[in-house]
Amino acid sequence: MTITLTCFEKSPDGGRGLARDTRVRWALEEVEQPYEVRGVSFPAMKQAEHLARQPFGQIPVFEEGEFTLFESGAIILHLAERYGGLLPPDAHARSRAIMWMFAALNSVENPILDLQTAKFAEGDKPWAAERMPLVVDRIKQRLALLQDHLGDSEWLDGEFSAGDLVMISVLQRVKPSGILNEFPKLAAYVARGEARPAYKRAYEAQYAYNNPEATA
Ligand code: GTB
Repeated sequence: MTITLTCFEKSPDGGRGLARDTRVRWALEEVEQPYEVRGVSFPAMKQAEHLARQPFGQIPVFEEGEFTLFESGAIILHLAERYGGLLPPDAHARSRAIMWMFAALNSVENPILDLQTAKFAEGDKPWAAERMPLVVDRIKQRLALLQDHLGDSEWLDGEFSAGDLVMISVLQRVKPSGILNEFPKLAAYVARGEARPAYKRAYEAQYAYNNPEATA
Protein backbone atom coordinates (compact mmCIF):
# COMPACT_ATOMS: atom_id res chain seq x y z
CA MET A 1 0.00 0.00 0.00
CA THR A 2 1.29 3.48 -0.80
CA ILE A 3 2.77 5.51 2.04
CA THR A 4 1.93 9.21 1.95
CA LEU A 5 3.83 11.74 4.03
CA THR A 6 2.27 15.15 4.55
CA CYS A 7 4.89 17.91 4.66
CA PHE A 8 5.02 21.70 4.36
CA GLU A 9 4.04 22.77 0.84
CA LYS A 10 7.10 25.02 1.17
CA SER A 11 9.19 24.65 4.30
CA PRO A 12 10.08 27.96 6.00
CA ASP A 13 13.69 26.71 6.22
CA GLY A 14 13.90 26.64 2.41
CA GLY A 15 14.85 22.95 2.43
CA ARG A 16 17.62 22.96 5.06
CA GLY A 17 16.09 19.79 6.43
CA LEU A 18 15.10 21.22 9.81
CA ALA A 19 11.36 20.58 9.59
CA ARG A 20 10.24 17.32 11.17
CA ASP A 21 9.33 15.59 7.93
CA THR A 22 13.07 15.11 7.32
CA ARG A 23 13.46 12.70 10.26
CA VAL A 24 10.51 10.64 8.98
CA ARG A 25 11.89 10.69 5.43
CA TRP A 26 15.21 9.51 6.92
CA ALA A 27 13.50 6.62 8.72
CA LEU A 28 11.62 5.69 5.54
CA GLU A 29 14.94 5.63 3.66
CA GLU A 30 16.62 3.54 6.37
CA VAL A 31 13.86 0.93 6.11
CA GLU A 32 13.83 1.27 2.30
CA GLN A 33 10.15 2.10 1.95
CA PRO A 34 9.05 4.32 -0.95
CA TYR A 35 6.62 7.12 -0.20
CA GLU A 36 4.68 9.92 -1.80
CA VAL A 37 4.53 13.46 -0.49
CA ARG A 38 1.47 15.62 0.04
CA GLY A 39 2.30 19.30 0.52
CA VAL A 40 0.08 21.36 2.79
CA SER A 41 0.03 25.15 2.99
CA PHE A 42 -0.01 27.02 6.32
CA PRO A 43 -3.69 28.04 5.98
CA ALA A 44 -4.70 24.50 4.93
CA MET A 45 -2.92 23.06 7.99
CA LYS A 46 -5.51 24.71 10.21
CA GLN A 47 -8.51 23.53 8.17
CA ALA A 48 -10.77 20.60 9.09
CA GLU A 49 -9.39 18.25 6.42
CA HIS A 50 -5.85 18.44 7.83
CA LEU A 51 -6.98 18.67 11.48
CA ALA A 52 -8.70 15.32 11.00
CA ARG A 53 -5.25 13.86 10.27
CA GLN A 54 -3.22 15.99 12.71
CA PRO A 55 -5.31 17.51 15.53
CA PHE A 56 -2.73 20.25 16.21
CA GLY A 57 -2.62 21.41 12.61
CA GLN A 58 1.03 20.44 12.10
CA ILE A 59 3.25 18.30 9.92
CA PRO A 60 4.36 15.54 9.47
CA VAL A 61 1.53 13.07 8.98
CA PHE A 62 2.01 9.47 7.85
CA GLU A 63 -0.72 7.62 5.96
CA GLU A 64 -0.86 4.11 4.60
CA GLY A 65 -4.31 3.26 3.28
CA GLU A 66 -6.79 3.91 6.09
CA PHE A 67 -4.02 4.05 8.72
CA THR A 68 -3.00 7.55 9.82
CA LEU A 69 -0.31 8.57 12.33
CA PHE A 70 0.94 11.93 13.51
CA GLU A 71 3.88 12.79 15.82
CA SER A 72 7.24 12.21 14.18
CA GLY A 73 8.42 9.98 17.06
CA ALA A 74 5.35 7.74 16.82
CA ILE A 75 5.74 7.48 13.04
CA ILE A 76 9.41 6.52 13.34
CA LEU A 77 8.62 3.96 16.07
CA HIS A 78 5.92 2.47 13.85
CA LEU A 79 8.36 2.16 10.94
CA ALA A 80 11.08 0.76 13.21
CA GLU A 81 8.73 -1.88 14.62
CA ARG A 82 7.27 -2.83 11.26
CA TYR A 83 10.46 -3.02 9.23
CA GLY A 84 13.94 -4.23 10.11
CA GLY A 85 17.06 -2.17 10.65
CA LEU A 86 16.12 0.50 13.19
CA LEU A 87 15.61 -1.57 16.34
CA PRO A 88 17.93 -4.30 17.63
CA PRO A 89 16.54 -7.85 17.95
CA ASP A 90 17.51 -8.24 21.65
CA ALA A 91 14.50 -7.22 23.81
CA HIS A 92 16.47 -5.10 26.28
CA ALA A 93 18.52 -3.40 23.58
CA ARG A 94 15.26 -2.69 21.75
CA SER A 95 13.76 -1.06 24.84
CA ARG A 96 16.92 1.00 25.30
CA ALA A 97 16.73 2.22 21.69
CA ILE A 98 13.12 3.31 22.33
CA MET A 99 14.29 4.93 25.60
CA TRP A 100 16.73 7.04 23.56
CA MET A 101 13.91 8.11 21.25
CA PHE A 102 11.99 9.33 24.30
CA ALA A 103 15.13 10.94 25.74
CA ALA A 104 15.67 12.83 22.50
CA LEU A 105 12.06 14.04 22.31
CA ASN A 106 11.55 14.78 26.02
CA SER A 107 14.88 15.60 27.59
CA VAL A 108 16.86 17.11 24.71
CA GLU A 109 14.37 18.55 22.24
CA ASN A 110 12.47 20.60 24.84
CA PRO A 111 15.35 22.89 25.90
CA ILE A 112 16.35 23.23 22.23
CA LEU A 113 12.83 24.26 21.24
CA ASP A 114 12.86 26.80 24.05
CA LEU A 115 15.70 28.56 22.21
CA GLN A 116 13.53 28.86 19.08
CA THR A 117 10.70 30.27 21.23
CA ALA A 118 13.05 32.70 22.99
CA LYS A 119 14.45 33.93 19.66
CA PHE A 120 11.46 34.02 17.37
CA ALA A 121 8.34 34.30 19.58
CA GLU A 122 9.72 36.28 22.52
CA GLY A 123 12.72 38.07 20.99
CA ASP A 124 11.01 41.47 21.08
CA LYS A 125 9.92 41.25 24.73
CA PRO A 126 11.64 43.63 27.17
CA TRP A 127 12.91 40.67 29.25
CA ALA A 128 14.14 38.62 26.27
CA ALA A 129 17.84 39.52 26.58
CA GLU A 130 17.83 38.70 30.29
CA ARG A 131 16.19 35.31 29.73
CA MET A 132 18.36 34.19 26.79
CA PRO A 133 21.47 33.11 28.81
CA LEU A 134 19.25 30.90 30.99
CA VAL A 135 17.78 29.23 27.90
CA VAL A 136 21.23 28.70 26.37
CA ASP A 137 22.64 27.36 29.66
CA ARG A 138 19.87 24.78 29.95
CA ILE A 139 20.73 23.46 26.47
CA LYS A 140 24.45 23.38 27.26
CA GLN A 141 23.90 21.47 30.50
CA ARG A 142 21.91 18.79 28.65
CA LEU A 143 24.39 18.57 25.78
CA ALA A 144 27.37 18.34 28.13
CA LEU A 145 25.85 15.33 29.91
CA LEU A 146 24.80 13.73 26.63
CA GLN A 147 28.32 14.17 25.28
CA ASP A 148 29.79 12.64 28.45
CA HIS A 149 27.51 9.65 27.98
CA LEU A 150 28.29 9.22 24.30
CA GLY A 151 32.04 9.53 24.88
CA ASP A 152 33.95 8.06 21.95
CA SER A 153 31.18 5.64 20.96
CA GLU A 154 29.93 5.74 17.41
CA TRP A 155 26.24 5.53 18.40
CA LEU A 156 24.32 5.80 21.68
CA ASP A 157 23.95 2.07 22.36
CA GLY A 158 25.70 -0.37 20.04
CA GLU A 159 24.47 -0.37 16.47
CA PHE A 160 22.76 2.64 14.86
CA SER A 161 19.09 2.65 15.87
CA ALA A 162 15.91 4.73 15.78
CA GLY A 163 17.23 6.26 19.03
CA ASP A 164 20.21 7.70 17.16
CA LEU A 165 18.05 8.80 14.24
CA VAL A 166 15.76 10.83 16.49
CA MET A 167 18.57 12.16 18.71
CA ILE A 168 20.60 13.33 15.70
CA SER A 169 17.51 14.98 14.16
CA VAL A 170 16.93 16.82 17.43
CA LEU A 171 20.57 17.93 17.74
CA GLN A 172 20.48 19.32 14.19
CA ARG A 173 18.18 22.05 15.47
CA VAL A 174 21.02 23.61 17.54
CA LYS A 175 23.47 23.65 14.64
CA PRO A 176 22.45 27.10 13.34
CA SER A 177 23.02 28.64 16.81
CA GLY A 178 26.66 27.47 16.88
CA ILE A 179 26.08 25.72 20.23
CA LEU A 180 26.60 22.24 18.78
CA ASN A 181 30.19 23.08 17.82
CA GLU A 182 30.98 23.63 21.50
CA PHE A 183 30.42 19.88 21.88
CA PRO A 184 32.79 18.32 19.34
CA LYS A 185 31.85 14.71 20.10
CA LEU A 186 28.18 15.50 19.55
CA ALA A 187 28.99 17.48 16.40
CA ALA A 188 30.91 14.45 15.08
CA TYR A 189 27.99 12.19 16.08
CA VAL A 190 25.57 14.36 14.09
CA ALA A 191 28.00 14.36 11.14
CA ARG A 192 28.13 10.52 11.27
CA GLY A 193 24.34 10.42 11.04
CA GLU A 194 24.29 12.90 8.18
CA ALA A 195 26.89 10.80 6.33
CA ARG A 196 24.55 7.80 6.18
CA PRO A 197 23.29 7.17 2.63
CA ALA A 198 19.68 7.03 3.88
CA TYR A 199 20.01 10.48 5.48
CA LYS A 200 21.53 11.89 2.30
CA ARG A 201 18.65 10.55 0.22
CA ALA A 202 16.12 12.00 2.67
CA TYR A 203 17.84 15.38 2.72
CA GLU A 204 18.08 15.53 -1.06
CA ALA A 205 14.41 14.56 -1.45
CA GLN A 206 13.16 17.26 0.92
CA TYR A 207 15.54 19.81 -0.65
CA ALA A 208 14.29 18.98 -4.15
CA TYR A 209 10.70 19.19 -2.96
CA ASN A 210 11.26 22.63 -1.45
CA ASN A 211 13.39 23.90 -4.33
CA PRO A 212 11.82 22.52 -7.51
CA GLU A 213 13.37 25.30 -9.60
CA ALA A 214 16.93 24.41 -8.42
CA THR A 215 16.55 20.73 -9.18
CA ALA A 216 14.44 20.88 -12.39
N1 GTB B 1 5.70 16.93 18.16
C1 GTB B 1 5.36 17.10 16.77
C2 GTB B 1 6.09 16.04 15.91
O1 GTB B 1 7.20 15.65 16.33
O2 GTB B 1 5.57 15.62 14.88
C3 GTB B 1 5.73 18.52 16.38
C4 GTB B 1 5.33 18.83 14.96
C5 GTB B 1 5.74 20.25 14.58
O3 GTB B 1 6.20 21.05 15.42
N2 GTB B 1 5.56 20.55 13.30
C6 GTB B 1 5.90 21.86 12.81
C7 GTB B 1 4.64 22.52 12.26
O4 GTB B 1 3.84 21.88 11.64
C8 GTB B 1 6.90 21.71 11.65
S1 GTB B 1 8.44 21.08 12.21
N3 GTB B 1 4.52 23.83 12.47
C9 GTB B 1 3.43 24.60 11.96
C10 GTB B 1 2.47 25.01 13.02
O5 GTB B 1 2.59 24.57 14.18
O6 GTB B 1 1.58 25.79 12.68
C11 GTB B 1 9.04 22.51 13.17
C12 GTB B 1 9.87 23.40 12.30
C13 GTB B 1 9.30 24.40 11.57
C14 GTB B 1 10.11 25.24 10.82
C15 GTB B 1 11.48 25.06 10.84
N4 GTB B 1 12.31 25.94 10.10
O7 GTB B 1 11.83 26.75 9.31
O8 GTB B 1 13.54 25.89 10.26
C16 GTB B 1 12.03 24.05 11.56
C17 GTB B 1 11.21 23.21 12.30
